[in-house]
Amino acid sequence: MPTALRICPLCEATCGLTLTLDGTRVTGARGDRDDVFSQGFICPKGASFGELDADPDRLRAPLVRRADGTLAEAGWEEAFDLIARRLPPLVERHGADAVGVVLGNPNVHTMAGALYPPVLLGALRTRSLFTASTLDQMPKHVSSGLMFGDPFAIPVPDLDRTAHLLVIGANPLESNGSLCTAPDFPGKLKALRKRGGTLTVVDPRRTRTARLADRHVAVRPGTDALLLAALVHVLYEEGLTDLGALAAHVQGVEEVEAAVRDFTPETVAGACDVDAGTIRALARELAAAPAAAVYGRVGGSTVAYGTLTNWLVDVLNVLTGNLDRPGGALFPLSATVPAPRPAGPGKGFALGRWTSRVSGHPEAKGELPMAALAEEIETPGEGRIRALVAIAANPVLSAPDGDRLDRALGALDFMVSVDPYLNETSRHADVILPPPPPAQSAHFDFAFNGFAVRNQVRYTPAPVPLEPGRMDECEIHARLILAATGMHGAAPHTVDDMVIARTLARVVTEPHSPAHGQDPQEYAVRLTGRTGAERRLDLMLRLGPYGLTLDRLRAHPHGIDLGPLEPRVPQVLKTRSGRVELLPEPVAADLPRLREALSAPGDSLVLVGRRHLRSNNSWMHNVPTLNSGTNTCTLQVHPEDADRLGLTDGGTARVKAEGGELRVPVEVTDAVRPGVVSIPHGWGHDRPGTRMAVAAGRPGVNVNQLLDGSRLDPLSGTAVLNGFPVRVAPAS
Ligand SMILES: Nc1nc2c(c(=O)[nH]1)N[C@H]1C(S)=C(S)[C@@H](COP(=O)(O)OP(=O)(O)OC[C@H]3O[C@@H](n4cnc5c(=O)[nH]c(N)nc54)[C@H](O)[C@@H]3O)O[C@H]1N2
Ligand SMILES: Nc1nc2c(c(=O)[nH]1)N[C@H]1C(S)=C(S)[C@@H](COP(=O)(O)OP(=O)(O)OC[C@H]3O[C@@H](n4cnc5c(=O)[nH]c(N)nc54)[C@H](O)[C@@H]3O)O[C@H]1N2
Ligand code: SF4
Ligand SMILES: [Mo]
Repeated sequence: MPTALRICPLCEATCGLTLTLDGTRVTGARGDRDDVFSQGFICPKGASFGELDADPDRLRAPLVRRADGTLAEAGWEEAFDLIARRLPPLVERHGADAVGVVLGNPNVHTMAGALYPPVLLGALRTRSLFTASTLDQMPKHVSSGLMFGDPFAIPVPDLDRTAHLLVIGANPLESNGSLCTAPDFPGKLKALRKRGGTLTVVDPRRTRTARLADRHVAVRPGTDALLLAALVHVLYEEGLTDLGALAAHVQGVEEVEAAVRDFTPETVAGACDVDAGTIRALARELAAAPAAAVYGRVGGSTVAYGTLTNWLVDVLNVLTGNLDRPGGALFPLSATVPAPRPAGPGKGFALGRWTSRVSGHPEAKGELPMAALAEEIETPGEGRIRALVAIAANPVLSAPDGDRLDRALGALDFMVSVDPYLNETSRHADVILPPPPPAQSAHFDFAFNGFAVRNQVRYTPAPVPLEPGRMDECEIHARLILAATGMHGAAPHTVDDMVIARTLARVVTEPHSPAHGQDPQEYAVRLTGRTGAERRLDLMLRLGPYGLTLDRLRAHPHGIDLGPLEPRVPQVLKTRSGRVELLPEPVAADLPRLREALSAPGDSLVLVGRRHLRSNNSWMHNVPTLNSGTNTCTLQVHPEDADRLGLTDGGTARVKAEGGELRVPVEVTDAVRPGVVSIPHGWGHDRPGTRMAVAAGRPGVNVNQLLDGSRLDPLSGTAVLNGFPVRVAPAS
């Protein structure tokens, strides 16, 4: 059987896969043992690549809304014609902000999603941008932006070399890791323990990751900022801070000491439900380890103090001398970022340069909170969102209050979805543009190489050719940009040519650029690649820190290893001071809110999410082998709570919160701590008008319907999806 290589796009681990092919059909997938990074690792999702690729419910042609309101298959020309006819006039009449753009998670898993949305946004000039980041990692971008001057300067734990890993609200044994790209994360944690290192997991659930740990701290949800502030307090109090080589590049060390003075282990113990002795031990262990890393993810991010928690994670890394040191938390250097400029002060990071129209939420990284999308569509007035372009996004299930968003999307004047499925969100579109299945797409990880635990670079061209009638997703995006901005009909490579010309015009004037002083036209002609996207990749590689080219990459189909992570301070810093700013002003201004949490009475029952290995957000429930076996969309509840509430295993519970009410099967388990219940997200496939037969057959419930969109981390606009109060009773 012929085989072909394809980097797996199904989670952040980016494993190299070897696909077996029967003609253009993928008949199997195994880990590519020669992959320089993943070395043969594969998980059940990757193994189902062929099935996912061949899902009969994937749309094969665009869908366009007819006069009678139904969606019907149409040709590509007709689809883009309609966009060109409807979208630009709306902008002309109502202004740029009347067009909203929604970007979902899979954009970080496709080449198209990395290369084109920035161009679309630049051309539309809209401030109505909403992405999955404000349901996820925006607090990390904000804390990095404020501390390091660059929202993408995100330190990752040096998993292969660390001696102590403190994990806050992450479950890599199910998620396979996030903002820490590491194929075989589970194996790396086992290796850490094998070489004598220690693993501590802070999580209100005893997860598979927690079970692997030396120490599991079942914190009360939403209180990690208090816990970590107390850890910082102990470091100062016991003289355990030691910044090492970093000291010369950090300012604000004394200010942080003053800022955490009130957060003693004894004062936070009650709120966190972690005893003071344990808190002190956590701080001492962290300080004593020869090299250690603190790593926080979703459970420390989509919470009321998300930005503070993410800030404290790196404060701990800095104060223990572990930031930017091997075995600690280091900044990766991806092959497609511009070659580093010399160290020195930068422009810094600004928050709240504008605010949302209805609730006045500050922008973060140019984005408004996804939780505010519905009100921006529904609330009358100038600047109301009337049209939407949704790319790889399913906010009806992934964002708070899907019912409201569902109604809002239905009230739009015009909507475009770039999505392979007719699902809960795309069913509202007037035009759905379906990308081809992954086996027909080339792959490069523009995003995840920047968060990888080892510097490396890999490119896999499309394993099989496009089926007749299919359009590459890069071309779909390019044509969408042209149709949306009055250039309908121009050749799609026009978009890439424009980007290349603009980039070169800029970099040839930059002294540190490898293209400095060259002639932009001559440089552009030298770029190789059969498509606009490939030529842009070639350009980025050439302008990058390793001086690579696309040809060189293609000559190494299993990738090029670029070595372990290395220290990058001070060059990586872009703050105005040119130093790590340990107590940024917006963070200091948010601390009084945290102080209030010390005396606030805790909620008696709160809900957290969870992830399952065989699932991924909302869109993999249509693959039979992944969505089979026991139902995973259950309410997990601790036996003590079950007794108190009158719930029985296998029974049905009624769960109520501000945004609505659900009926969900009960699973009694002591894997959740008392006072905490858990429901996974991404379910609720029971709306009419979708075309995902397998998912609809096992719909589950939409946990986000419990939320009304009002709970946000104020600094980042990130929705509180973990640790919100619920009421639970048996369903009669
Ligand atoms: N309660 C709760 N809610 C959560 C979370 C949680 O932990 N708890 N997690 C949040 C997180 S971390 C995230 S990232 C968000 C995700 O939120 P979304 O990004 O809105 O959700 P996904 O399910 O990832 O949906 C992505 C969409 O992309 C489509 N798609 C799949 N592959 C492709 C492709 O190759 N190209 C294109 N164009 N489209 C594609 C799918 O069909 C689907 O419609 O959900 C968030 N929601
Ligand atoms: N199988 C699978 N893999 C995935 C995904 C998926 O849906 N399924 N989604 C992908 C995406 S988009 C992302 S962003 C990543 C996420 O990757 P992770 O962050 O590793 O994934 P989660 O399983 O959400 O882990 C969050 C953990 O935080 C815990 N938690 C909840 N509230 C709190 C709290 O207040 N404090 C603390 N300390 N812990 C808390 C939860 O119990 C949970 O175990 O996973 C990616 N990989
Ligand atoms: S771990 Fe992630 S990248 Fe690797 S095979 Fe599984 S889904 Fe794919
Ligand atoms: Mo995510």
